[in-house]
Amino acid sequence: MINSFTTAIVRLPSPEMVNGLTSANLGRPDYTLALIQHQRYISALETCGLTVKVLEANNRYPDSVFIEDVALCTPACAVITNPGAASRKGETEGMKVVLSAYYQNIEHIQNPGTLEAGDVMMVGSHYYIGLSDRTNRQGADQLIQILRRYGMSGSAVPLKDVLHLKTGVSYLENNSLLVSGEFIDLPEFKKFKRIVVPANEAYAANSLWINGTVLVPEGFPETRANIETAGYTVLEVDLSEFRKLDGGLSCLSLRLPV
Ligand code: CIR
Repeated sequence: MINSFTTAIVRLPSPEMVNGLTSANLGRPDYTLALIQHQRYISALETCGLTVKVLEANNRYPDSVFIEDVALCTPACAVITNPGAASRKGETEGMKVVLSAYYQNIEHIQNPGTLEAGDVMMVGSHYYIGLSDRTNRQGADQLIQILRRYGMSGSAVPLKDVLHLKTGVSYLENNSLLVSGEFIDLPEFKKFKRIVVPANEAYAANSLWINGTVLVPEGFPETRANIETAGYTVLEVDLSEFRKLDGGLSCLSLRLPV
């Protein structure tokens, strides 16, 4: 089963983004450049055939541009998460109203469970859930229970070196996985055709399959070539300012699968 997408939801970056969480040590983001890059990101999604709903910036939450983390969108339901980062918990406010335009069924992850959807990778009707500093066992278990109620499934996978599961691994459909670092030899992922991201291009492990095209961050030529060799059309997007906040391609949108 190959998922496809018709709609994406993004949130404009706030000037407050310069105060976002980061471990990257790449300097302060340039807000003006971030706005331009965000606009180009939206254009790339549109090129892939998506209708993009653009939400206003939320100045109360510096990391709110990384909207992926606050909801998981499946074909059957949306799940509003409970971010593990204290400064991000409030980002879920208002998401029920936004998602109600697209979903009849909206579920929630609740304390003491925490979950950020950057830790959730959709593979058909199965969802891999990374156990990270942001997503705990209770959060993963709650999500697995919710998925089961809708005829889907989930399983937890360990991670230790990266922020979120999808920081280090991306599903490119067609049984193919883009993998880096600690995920290259993870037993759970051995059944996939694996495209290995070299260590010096680790940021490109967060690439994004949308309706047959793979969005890849700009500036990672070996990974780009490997994805093209595997038969995909590639579209590069420059995300330098979001990388400074540990954010990548997937983090900047919610994609609604059908
Ligand atoms: C954070 O640390 O929460 C943000 N600065 C970056 C979030 C990136 N989101 C993602 O990987 N899904």
